[in-house]
Amino acid sequence: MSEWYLEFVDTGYEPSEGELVAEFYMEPSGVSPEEAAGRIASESSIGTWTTLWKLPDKAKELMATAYGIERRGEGYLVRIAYPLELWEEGSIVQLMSGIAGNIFGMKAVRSLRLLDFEIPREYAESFRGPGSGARGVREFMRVGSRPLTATVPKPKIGWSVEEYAEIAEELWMGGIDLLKDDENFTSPSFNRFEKRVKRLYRVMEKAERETGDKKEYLVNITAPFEVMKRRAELVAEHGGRYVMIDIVVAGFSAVQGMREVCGELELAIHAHRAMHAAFTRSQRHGISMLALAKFARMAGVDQLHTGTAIGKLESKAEEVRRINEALLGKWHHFKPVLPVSSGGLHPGLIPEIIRLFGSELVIQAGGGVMGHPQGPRAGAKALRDAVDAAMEGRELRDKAEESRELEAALQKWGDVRPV
Ligand code: RUB
Ligand code: CA
Repeated sequence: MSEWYLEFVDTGYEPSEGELVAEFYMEPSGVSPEEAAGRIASESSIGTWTTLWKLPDKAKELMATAYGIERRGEGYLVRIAYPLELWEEGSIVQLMSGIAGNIFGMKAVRSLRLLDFEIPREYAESFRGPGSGARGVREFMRVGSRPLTATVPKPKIGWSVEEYAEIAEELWMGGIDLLKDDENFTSPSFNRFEKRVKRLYRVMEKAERETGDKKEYLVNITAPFEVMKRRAELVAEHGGRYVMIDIVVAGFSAVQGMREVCGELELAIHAHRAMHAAFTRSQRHGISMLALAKFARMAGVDQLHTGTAIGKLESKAEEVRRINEALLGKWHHFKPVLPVSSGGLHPGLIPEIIRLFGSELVIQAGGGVMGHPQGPRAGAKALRDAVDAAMEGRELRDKAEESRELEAALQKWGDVRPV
């Protein structure tokens, strides 16, 4: 026989505490569920498509074990336990090349989705996790229990440095905590990173002096690694406390590298997840957002976009809740990561967001601030007033009686859920 897949299956297996366990959804194609499970375990650990002339002595100890195969919808759930020795300490990319690697393309599965994974303590200790985490961010932002507010000057790209600076000042003065660059706004020819940084932190300090509040700038440093590093250094030189990275497009090698750099520079990392939906959106194939969020927490981001359920981008409330819990709950020594609710939000949706996900959040509204009929400062104020109303347990309509900005926002958007 040329196949040994079933040697990777032990249906009643009980993993030990020292093993790494991954949970998958799979739809076998032309093979039994057991064989498909064995093939996944094989390809993601030590195996190949055929038996081999010889195995190293170590091989037996490194084989993964598929178990707990259960019918689920049109496919099956399967769990796979991996011996700790398979994994290199402190390397998320190596972990991904196993549990999220070749297996997605195997002909023996029509579809395959990494749903979740759990790591043993010893392995977890080889990752630093967040430097500031949710609590650290709240401390340096001097914000107690309410959600932090953030906004992106829209259109997402197109402003000159001067225009951007003027808008930023309006937004900060209107009550926004965090000004955020958008995911594709890095350093175009008409708005160079260096020039923007120089200008923006001066404006930020002015807004801090005038409002007496802490303000920050989630400046998008995403670029090839060496460039990112220089950009982070420049941010630190100007007294910034945060950088933003598009973590999926940058890749986890870069994210882990930047976690080291940012640790030295005392910068928090705001993680944007642009591109995630290419592999998280299908319920049958790819990698779940939950798994991506766990990779991000291990790598050490301090806040991460997790969805809104009611905004412009696809996500289910139950799923977002689970992801937020995975970011905020106890998990090894990792500090909690602050979830970011963003994408199609506006003041009229804030009470619902807080009702759904609580207040341990960053709430970001770009269009929902920049589209305010009275301009960015009024938009920022309306968002902040909506957050305050929700925290005070007051109806937005009631609060709008003392906030003309909120009133105008509600008039424009009501509680519409954008599509
Ligand atoms: C928000 C925006 C962000 C999305 C990304 O702009 O463009 O990039 O939040 O999505 P706006 P997600 O507030 O105008 O919709 O947060 O789901 O990753
Ligand atoms: Ca965006």
